Amino acid sequence: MPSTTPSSTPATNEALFARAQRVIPGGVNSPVRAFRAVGGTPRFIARADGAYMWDAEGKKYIDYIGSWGPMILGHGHPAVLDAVHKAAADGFSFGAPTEREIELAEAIIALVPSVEQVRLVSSGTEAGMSALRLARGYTGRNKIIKFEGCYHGHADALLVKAGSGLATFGHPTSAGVPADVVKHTLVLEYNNLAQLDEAFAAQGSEIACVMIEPIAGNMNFVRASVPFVKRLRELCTQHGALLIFDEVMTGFRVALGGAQSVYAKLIPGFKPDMSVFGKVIGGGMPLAAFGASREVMSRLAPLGPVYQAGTLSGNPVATACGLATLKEISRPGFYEALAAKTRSLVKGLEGAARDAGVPLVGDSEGGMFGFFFVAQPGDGLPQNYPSVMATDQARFNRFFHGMLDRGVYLAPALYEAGFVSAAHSADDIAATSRAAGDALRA
Ligand code: KE4
Repeated sequence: MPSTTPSSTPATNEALFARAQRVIPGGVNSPVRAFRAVGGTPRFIARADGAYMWDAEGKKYIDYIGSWGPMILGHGHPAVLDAVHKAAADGFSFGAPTEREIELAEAIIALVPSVEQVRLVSSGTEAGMSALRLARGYTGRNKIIKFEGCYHGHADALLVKAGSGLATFGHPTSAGVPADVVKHTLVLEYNNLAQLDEAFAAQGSEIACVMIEPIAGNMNFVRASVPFVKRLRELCTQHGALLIFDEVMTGFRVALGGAQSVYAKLIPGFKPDMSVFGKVIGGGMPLAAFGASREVMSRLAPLGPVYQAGTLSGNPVATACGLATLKEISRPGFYEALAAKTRSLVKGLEGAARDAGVPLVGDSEGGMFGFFFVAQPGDGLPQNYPSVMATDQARFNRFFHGMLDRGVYLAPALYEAGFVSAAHSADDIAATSRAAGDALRA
């Protein structure tokens, strides 16, 4: 058995990366962590606290990844830590129902009016995959619509890129996904109303569901336009397809009621038919969920014919972490303060870019933000995947490393969003703007 005792001198990120690549594909357990989009050596994180992370070499970073969304309170919130310690002491996993799963389901349902029942699972991928199967089982239809640039986890049917022309079915984005599996997946352009109308006109009676990220955090930060969401809702209702909001990233991150509560303020009475959650509801532990009306959810085993299961679903330690997190973010004023902080971060980045003569546009909602290096000052926010990918990737990558060198850890890819936590201070935000100015002038 190889020695597992750490050597006396702390290993460098480079040494750890070399060692990791010997035993883990690409040295990482999730591809984006390998820094292949931005180049360079990933930082091996040793510990985190509040708004900060420290890598294996002891370097401190202001953390704007927050584990890709879950750490909305910051790392190591005392109440969450205490809840996890207590739950762990009572047992890690039972494979039997617990009261805490009821409490978490009740908490989610109380915060999301469109959801009458939820099923807890262990990852966003599992939640998205299960939601898709349920939509197909409920409608008895096979076809689904997703949008270019949206990511819903790595279930086969969702690893699809746009077909050659409109209303043609997608092609796998991954090896190992048979064309047969994706032949029912139609990929349209985000925010493209004409394509939406055409697809439903041609095949509306065969579409089981439309799955969308209401604010696309896998294209950095792109909002679905209000007319687009309105039309989505109309067409799904008209043709009997389920509208699925993938809120794995936006749920409890952009607002306490998720992105759907933001759109409900702009489109009176708006509700999706099904919602997918993850990240924040687990508070950093493996926990996700999908929910809908009681009628739709009743099709799930053991009640109905749609099978779905999981050994660690509703895990007692993960549900304790999620519940403690939801309790803290439900406190009055939490999102107002978080949103104001995030807006000031984006304003700081825009100001630093303006002073450096670099065209940059940004946006934020709640504790989620994004920014783009556009072609010229005055260029608006990208509205779809092609326009996101037309922004200046080389400058983004230089900026990413300039900020990393200055102790600011941003998302290591142009197409990823950023996240602010309640633990980030005004000083952290100011320091980030200063670092941005230095990095852009370097
Ligand atoms: P997970 O299976 O990674 O828990 O969730 C998949 C998923 C589903 N839906 C949305 C909108 C998501 O953003 C995600 C996962 N997000 C990525 C970040 N873009 C996770 C980071 C990673 O892949 O390592």
